[in-house]
Formats: sequence, C-alpha cells, structure tokens
Amino acid sequence: MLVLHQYHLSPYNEKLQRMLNFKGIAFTEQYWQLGERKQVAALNPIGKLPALEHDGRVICDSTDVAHYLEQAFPEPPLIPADPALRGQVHVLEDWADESLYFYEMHLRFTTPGNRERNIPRMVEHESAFLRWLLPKVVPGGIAKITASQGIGRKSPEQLMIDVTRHIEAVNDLLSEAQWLVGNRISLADLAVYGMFDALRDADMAAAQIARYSAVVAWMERVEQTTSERASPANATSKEDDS
Ligand SMILES: N[C@@H](CCC(=O)N[C@@H](CS)C(=O)NCC(=O)O)C(=O)O
Repeated sequence: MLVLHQYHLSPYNEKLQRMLNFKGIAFTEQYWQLGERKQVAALNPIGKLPALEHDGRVICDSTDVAHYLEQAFPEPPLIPADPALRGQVHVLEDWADESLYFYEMHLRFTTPGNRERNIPRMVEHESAFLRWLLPKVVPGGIAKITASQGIGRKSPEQLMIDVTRHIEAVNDLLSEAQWLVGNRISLADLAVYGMFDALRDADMAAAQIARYSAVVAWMERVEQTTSERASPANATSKEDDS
C-alpha cells in the first residue's frame, strides 16, 4: 500500500493525489500537524512534505515522488518519452514548484482578508494551543520567507501584475491546445493546476483566473480527468482526515 504523507492545504498534495488518481493507484493519505515536526523529520530530515511511503521506502519532494511513480507505475504515462516534450514538462513543473508556489503562499497566508480565511483552515487540526498561537505567528513567518525570496517585497499592485502575467501565459499556452505540453495531460498540467487551485484561495488571484476562459476550461478538464477513482482505502482515509 502507498501512503501519501501531507500537510494540510499544501498545493503539492493536489499534484500527487491527482497523479495517483490518474494512474489508478490505490493510496491512503496521512496528514501531519504542524506541531508534529519531529515525527515529520523522521520521515524526511529536511522536514518538508509531501512524501510517499511505498514498500518500506520513503520518497521525499513532489518532483522525486512524481518520477518515482512514473517509473514504478508507467501506465498511463504523465511524463512524455519524447525528449523535447519531456524537457517542456520539466521546465513548467519547476516553474510551478519554485515560482508560482511563493505567489500562492504569500497571497493566501499573508494578505488581509485571505489570511483570516485561510490560516484557520491550515491549523484546524492542530492542538488548541497551536490553533491559538499559529494564526498570530504564521503570517509573519511566511512574510519573512517570501521577503527573503523576493516576492514578498513587491507592492500588492506589482504582485498582481506578476500573477496576472502568469495566468495569461498559461491561457496563451492553451489558446490552441487542451493541455500544457503536447496533446495529452502531463505532470506539467498537474503541477501548474495545483498552484492555480491554491491561488484561487486568494480573492484577487481568483478574480483574475476567472477572467481567462481557456484557463478555467483547462482547470475543469484537469479535475475531470484526474478525479478520485473508487478505492476503499482512499475513501476511508479521506473521510478520516477531513
Ligand atoms: N520542493 C518541495 C516543496 C515542499 C514544501 O515546500 N512543502 C511545504 C508545505 S507546502 C512544507 O513542508 N513546509 C514545511 C517546512 O518548510 O518546514 C516539493 O516539491 O515537495
């Protein structure tokens, strides 16, 4: 059995859950609390999730997990065999993971209105003490990360210019295509979808996404193509965790 270890509200969860669904692989989900960092460090010394447990092995980092899954469960493929397409998938996946991630994190958890709605969702499974403490410290902690990364130092207006440009770029890629790379769904779609879905938790980004019809239609297409497959283990675990 495969176990997907996750933190609540992580955009990387969507990427891997949908990959597992698309490949028809049964899995259970284990959600960890932010107060369980020691136990998470035992799984992944870097302390980050998601991580995948399979046959006694733990694979960390969503990109490594995706490549592991593709090798262990090649059908149906999500990473193209064609080198030019494979290169495009990697570049888009890395853009999602290493650039879009900071925009969605900053907008969801540090900006007024959005942080008040999203932080309680992030901490709802923590102890009573952490449910009290984390809303006071998480926005500042995330703002520090995004300030050192650069995005957090931009004005709200400049941030939204960036985000809109990113959404428009995806809309352009989809202007004559159903999927981001080639003519079938790939890991690039799942990685970018995960970040756009998280961006929809921030009001101003959600409003921008709604303006781009090719993006809206593509997000629905990704959802339909990678929706949950019937799997008793999965269903039980989802109920337990939500
Ligand atoms: N590059 C990693 C990033 C994973 C990541 O940043 N996960 C966040 C949750 S969204 C995390 O575990 N944060 C806890 C920490 O940094 O200690 C991946 O693709 O899996």
